[in-house]
Amino acid sequence: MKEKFDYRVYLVTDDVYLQREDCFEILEACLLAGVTAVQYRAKNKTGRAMLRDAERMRLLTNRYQIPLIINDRVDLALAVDADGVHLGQNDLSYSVARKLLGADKEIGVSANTYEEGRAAILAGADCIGVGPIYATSTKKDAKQPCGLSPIYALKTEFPATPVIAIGGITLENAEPVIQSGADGLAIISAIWNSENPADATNCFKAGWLKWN
Ligand code: 3NM
Repeated sequence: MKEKFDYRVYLVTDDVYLQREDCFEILEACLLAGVTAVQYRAKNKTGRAMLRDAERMRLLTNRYQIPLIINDRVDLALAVDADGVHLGQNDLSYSVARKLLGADKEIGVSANTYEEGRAAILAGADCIGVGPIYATSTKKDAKQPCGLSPIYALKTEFPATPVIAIGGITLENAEPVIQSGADGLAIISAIWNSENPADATNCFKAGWLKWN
């Protein structure tokens, strides 16, 4: 049986925050504060620089026994023995990624609509990232916000498949996302850009107890 990951507080990286000198210290503080999964996502770095980052993240996430997922790059996931990949609609297809990664790795797929999510689940995806839920300025080419309805619809039809919400999620607007049935919150700016990323992590974690 494949392991079920806890995606409640899923910290995703972005080039802006990866440039910070204290990026790995922040990551470690967040891991200590209770981040439940980490996604390495970089769009403007060389392959070599990504490999260095991902190796460091693998060491850190292993230390805290937290899953590491790599955005888009199946090669990098294999190189650092990550727990899986997350694929966008324009990345490698699920079936090709599965062939390359083997049966045991986690493969998540992004969806902006119920139909995209459904197609990905039927193709075999282990989990679905639905977004952007709210408007976001972090991802420049993000689609129109889809709101919560794809989450309700996917969880009704596929209750066993984890659905992770992404895009514009903050401590102020996370409650209805959790109540919509989402299994996880994937977060960039509301943690990385907060004055105290560890405190923000703690508050999201507490939100799952308060709002669920
Ligand atoms: N993917 P923030 S939205 C990386 O809709 C990403 O698939 C999205 O950043 C999608 O938490 C997004 O700062 C950006 O809004 C999330």
